[in-house]
Amino acid sequence: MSTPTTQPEVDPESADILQAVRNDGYAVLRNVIPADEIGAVRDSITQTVSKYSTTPPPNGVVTGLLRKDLSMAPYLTHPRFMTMMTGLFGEHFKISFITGLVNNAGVKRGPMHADWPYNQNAAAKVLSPYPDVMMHMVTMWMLSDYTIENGGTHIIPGSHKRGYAPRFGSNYEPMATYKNEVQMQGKAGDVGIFDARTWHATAENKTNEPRIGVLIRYCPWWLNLKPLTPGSRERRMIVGDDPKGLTAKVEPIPLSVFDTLPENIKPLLNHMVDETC
Ligand SMILES: O=C(O)CCC(=O)C(=O)O
Repeated sequence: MSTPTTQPEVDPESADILQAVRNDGYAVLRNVIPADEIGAVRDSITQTVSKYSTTPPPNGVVTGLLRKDLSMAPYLTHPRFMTMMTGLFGEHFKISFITGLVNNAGVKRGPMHADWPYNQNAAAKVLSPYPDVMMHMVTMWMLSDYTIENGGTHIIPGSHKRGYAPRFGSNYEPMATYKNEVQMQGKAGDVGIFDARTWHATAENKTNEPRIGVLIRYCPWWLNLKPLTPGSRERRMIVGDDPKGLTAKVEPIPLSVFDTLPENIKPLLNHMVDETC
């Protein structure tokens, strides 16, 4: 009789990735979007970001990306990617943020930080020192190569274990260069993944070409995302008006758009549907 196990079985590649994410706080899953399909997705995201970006150039950012662009939809449930996420969070996980990102020539280095819900300036946060629990993963779907020159994200390996992160006014200076930092590098079609606690920073793009990607964050079913939803009662209660924009927002997906998504993605996005439009 076989021994019961509480862990799902994982293939060797996933096992390596899971170990790297647990130990180092980051890893790169190779060749997720097929090479012959990347050009079309990249063109679509580039156009969408240039049309709808909410930040001034040279940064291009579109939050709630699926409201505007569905070109990434077929890839979001790639079997190797899903195996990896299942290994991290179990069977029931969800997308918390989906953002188109174009870092054009001239983007400068940004502050070193941990992401929501660890950002201590946000009203909705996990208090520092935070517990050593994996509860939010950031994935960077690379649509162009990510290199040292064009601004592969700065990452500090192992920093996810610290329970705190740099912020202005703290003992850890966000604009400092840290001696053990590395840059996340990969080819178009790869997916970088890091724990939201891992200290990271936008890197300078020193080339004349944009660095193009889609940033998708994931969490287990139990992480409460309502404080991110504009207009929700819990956001009003916890975050209030937030005039300085300190707590991130994730715009819901209209039901009319959700209905057009591939069936196998819907479980990842059910919680994000705006049934009023
Ligand atoms: O653009 C990047 O490489 C990093 C983006 C980032 O730090 C963030 O969105 O939290």
